[in-house]
Amino acid sequence: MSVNQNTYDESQIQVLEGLEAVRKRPGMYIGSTSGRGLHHLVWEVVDNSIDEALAGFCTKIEVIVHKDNSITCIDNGRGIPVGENVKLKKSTLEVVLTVLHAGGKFGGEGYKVSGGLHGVGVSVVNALSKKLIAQVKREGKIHQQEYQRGIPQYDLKVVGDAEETGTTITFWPDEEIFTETTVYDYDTLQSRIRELAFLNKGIEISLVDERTDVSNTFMYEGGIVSFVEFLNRNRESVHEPIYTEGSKDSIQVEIALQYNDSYTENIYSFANNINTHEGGTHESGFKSALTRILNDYARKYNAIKDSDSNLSGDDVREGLTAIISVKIPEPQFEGQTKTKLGNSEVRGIVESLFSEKLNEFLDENPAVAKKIIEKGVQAARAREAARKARELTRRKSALEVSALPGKLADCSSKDASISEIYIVEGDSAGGSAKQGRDRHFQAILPLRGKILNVEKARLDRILSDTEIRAMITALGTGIGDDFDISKARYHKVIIMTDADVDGAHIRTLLLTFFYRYMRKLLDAGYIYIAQPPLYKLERNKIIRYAYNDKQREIIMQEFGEGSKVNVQRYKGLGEMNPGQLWETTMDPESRTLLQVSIQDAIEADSIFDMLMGENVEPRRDFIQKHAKYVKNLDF
Ligand code: 0RA
Repeated sequence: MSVNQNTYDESQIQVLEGLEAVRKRPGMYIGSTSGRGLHHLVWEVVDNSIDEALAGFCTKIEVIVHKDNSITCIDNGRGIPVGENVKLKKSTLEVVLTVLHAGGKFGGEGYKVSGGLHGVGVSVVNALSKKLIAQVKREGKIHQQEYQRGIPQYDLKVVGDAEETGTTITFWPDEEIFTETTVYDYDTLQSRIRELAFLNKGIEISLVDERTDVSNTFMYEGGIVSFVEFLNRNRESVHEPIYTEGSKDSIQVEIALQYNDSYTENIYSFANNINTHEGGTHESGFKSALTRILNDYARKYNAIKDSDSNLSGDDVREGLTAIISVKIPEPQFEGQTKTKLGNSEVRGIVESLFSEKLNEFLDENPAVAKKIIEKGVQAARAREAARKARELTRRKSALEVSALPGKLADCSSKDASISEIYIVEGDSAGGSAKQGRDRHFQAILPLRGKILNVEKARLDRILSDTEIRAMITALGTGIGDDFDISKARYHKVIIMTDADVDGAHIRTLLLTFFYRYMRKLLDAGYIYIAQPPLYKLERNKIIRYAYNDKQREIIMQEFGEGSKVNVQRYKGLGEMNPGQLWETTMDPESRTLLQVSIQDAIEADSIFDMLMGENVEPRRDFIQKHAKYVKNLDF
C-alpha cells in the first residue's frame, strides 16, 4: 500500500467522522435544530458568498426558496476552486464541502469576515442536508458534484460550458435532523438579507420565494447610512445622518447616526456582520466618545453651566439611532449569547475615529449641534423629574400598609412561579374575571380605558400615569434603571382585551410599554395574550366555543346540517358571565394562551413604530406573527 493511499484512507475516515459528529450534535454547530437552526443553514452558505463579495470578486447574490423548501444560493464570485488538493487527493470543492472548518483555510490572503454566529462553514450545511448539489462556473466550465448527508455521490464532473464565474449551492435540509420544522419563513430570511445588504454596501442580494411568487432585491449604495434612514423612516429626523469610516491595524470601522424627535435609543452594533446584541468594545468606544464630545461642546458654548453636572450617556442617547459596524480579523465573541465583542483594541480605535468625526461635524453644523445639545439637556431635566417621581412612589409604598393598587384583586399564593396576573380591559370584564378566577394563583388588574402611549412620552410622564403606576406596583419589578425581574410577583402576565379594534389597540399599548420599559419580562417569556372565544354556538343546550372562523365551521358541521344552532358573536369580554370567562379563557385546563416572543429587536422596533399608526391590519398581523401558541400550559 502506498503512502498516498494511506493518506487518502485516513483523510476519508476523518471526513466521515467529521460528518458524523455534526449529525450527532447539530446544535453544537448551528445552535439548534429548531426553525432557527434551519435558517442558519442559509446564513452559513450566504456568508461565504458575502465573503467573496467583501474580497471584491462578487457583486450579486440570489437566494431562492423552492416549493419543497429546498434552498438555492447563487453568487457571481470566482467560484470555489475545482483543482485537485494535492494532499487530500480530491478537488478543493469537495474538501470545502466535506471537511469541517475547511472554508477559511483555502481563502488564501484576506480573512473570513462574515461567517455567521458559529462560522462553521458550508460542510456543516452539507452534513445536515439530505441532498446538496454544488455547481461552480470556473475556467470556462460548469463543474458539479452531488452529496447526500455530506457523502459525495460522484466525483466532481464537468456538466457544461460557462462564460462567467460563480458558485451555486442547492440544499435540501434533512428532516431527520430538523424534526421541528423544515419550512422556511420569508420574513425571517428577508430581514436578515436586508440587514446584510445594509451592512455590505453595493452588494445586490435577492430573495425569491417560489412557493408564493414573492421576491425582493436589496442593494444599498448608502450602506449603513441607508440603514439609519430606514430605521428612522417613521420618525422626524433632526438632521442628515452623520457617517464615518476608517481603519487601523486591519480593523475596519463604520458608524452612521441620526437623531430623531422620539425618546427612544436605537443603537445596533455589528462585528463581522453579526449583530452584537450584548454590545462590547466597539459599542462602548462609540458611547464614551459621544458622551464626552457632546459634554465638551455643551460646556464650551455654555449650554450647561459650570455648576451643572454633565449630561449622562442616557441623556445624550435619547432619540438617537445609530449603527456601529466593525470588521476585524479575529473577533472574540463573549457574553451569555456570544454576542458581545471582546477585542479590547477595538474600543480605542472606534473612540478616536468617531471623536474626530463628531467634533468636525459639530463645528461645521452649529445649528444641528445646538438641537442635539438641547435634546440632551431636556432629557437630563426629564430624567431628574422621573427620579423624583420614582422616589415619591417608593417613599409612599414604604409608608402605606398595603402598597398594592386598590383595583388589584391579588391571588393568595405568594409563589411567583405559579402566580398569574390578568390585565383586563375595562371594569366590567375585570369584575367577571374577579368572580370567575381561581383566586389561589390568579390575580386580576382591571384597566380603565387606554393606557398612555409610551412611544410618545418620557419616563416622568409615564410614571405619572395612574394605570401604568398600578401595573408597575402590581408587577413588583420596578421600572427602568430600577427594574429587577427577580422581584416579579407573577411569572405569567396575561393581557386580556376585547376582540375588537380598541382591544387590539390597548394590547399594543401594553406590549409597547413592556417592550420599552420591561423588556426582560418579554425576554423571560412572562408575557402572554389571552384568547377569548369569538363565538358561542348552542344547540339543544349543548354549548361549544369557537376561537376562530374555521373552528366555527367545524363545530357547525359537527352539530349537523339543518339543525338549529344559535350562534353568538362575542364582541367584548363583558358579554361572558364569570363562569363562561373562566371556562373559555382562564382555566389552565382548557384555555389557549399566546406567549409573546420578540426575537428581532430591529424588526420589533419598526413594528412598534408602525403599530402606533392608525392602521389596524398590520397590528393584527403583528400579533399573529409574533405570538406563538402555547396550549394547556402545565405548572
Ligand atoms: C476558496 C477560495 C476562493 C474562493 C472561494 C473559496 C469561494 C467560496 C465560496 C462559497 C460560496 N461562494 C464562494 N465563492 C468563492 C478563491 C479562488 C481563487 O483564488 O480564484
